[in-house]
Amino acid sequence: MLRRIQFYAFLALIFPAAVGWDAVRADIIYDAVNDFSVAANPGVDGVWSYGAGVGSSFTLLSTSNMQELGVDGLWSWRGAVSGSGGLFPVIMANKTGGVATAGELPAFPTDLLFLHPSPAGTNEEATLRWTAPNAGVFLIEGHFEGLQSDNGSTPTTDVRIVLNGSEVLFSGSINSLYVPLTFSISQSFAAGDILDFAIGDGGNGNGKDGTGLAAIVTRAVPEAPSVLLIAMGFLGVGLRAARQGTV
Ligand SMILES: [Ca+2]
Repeated sequence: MLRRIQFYAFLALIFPAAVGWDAVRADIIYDAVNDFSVAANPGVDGVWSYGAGVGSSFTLLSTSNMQELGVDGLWSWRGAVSGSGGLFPVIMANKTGGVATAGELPAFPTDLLFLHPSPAGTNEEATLRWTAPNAGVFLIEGHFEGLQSDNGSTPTTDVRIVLNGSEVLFSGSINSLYVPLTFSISQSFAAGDILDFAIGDGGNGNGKDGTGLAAIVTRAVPEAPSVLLIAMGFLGVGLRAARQGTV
């Protein structure tokens, strides 16, 4: 009998590991900065992608670089529109390990992405896209912040977060340096729903429009309780059988 009870106890212990630790973590976190990759677009697990435009206008950026602006550790994706300073739009991450300085980027921290829209007339916002890997309620937190400056100028951009190309969940404008414009949104998603974090030129051209973005998406409904209930069920079966003298 003891061996049977031990068996059910073993099942209770081993089940969470067997179904994968992802399922029993309290939170599943998608961090745009930490997850940034130049290896592929879409990047990590197909969740984040780097592009131009919003919704059905979205196109993937195709050129990656690990030494953007000549700095080893500045990773970027660039689009196909020529403008002053190269190809646009640009989405860049600072993987140097410390605050980076490069030309018109006087202080580029490691905890923000840098997004720069395309030149006027192209209607190309720089867009970070998150695709829901499964259905659920997710919390979307972060901020936009002006990063680019030349002789005291600031970015002049319009920023927005758009669900499935049409529903604007957040919008604002950036006309300052290093002043966070924060967002915190709880939203229900179906698998495959798309969330676009887009930065436009503010209607006055894209000069010095580099704008920072931090975005963390967290599953707000953890799966741990259901897994633990099943594990407890194994224990219950064993104890009930023991009481009934069937083990
Ligand atoms: Ca502008």
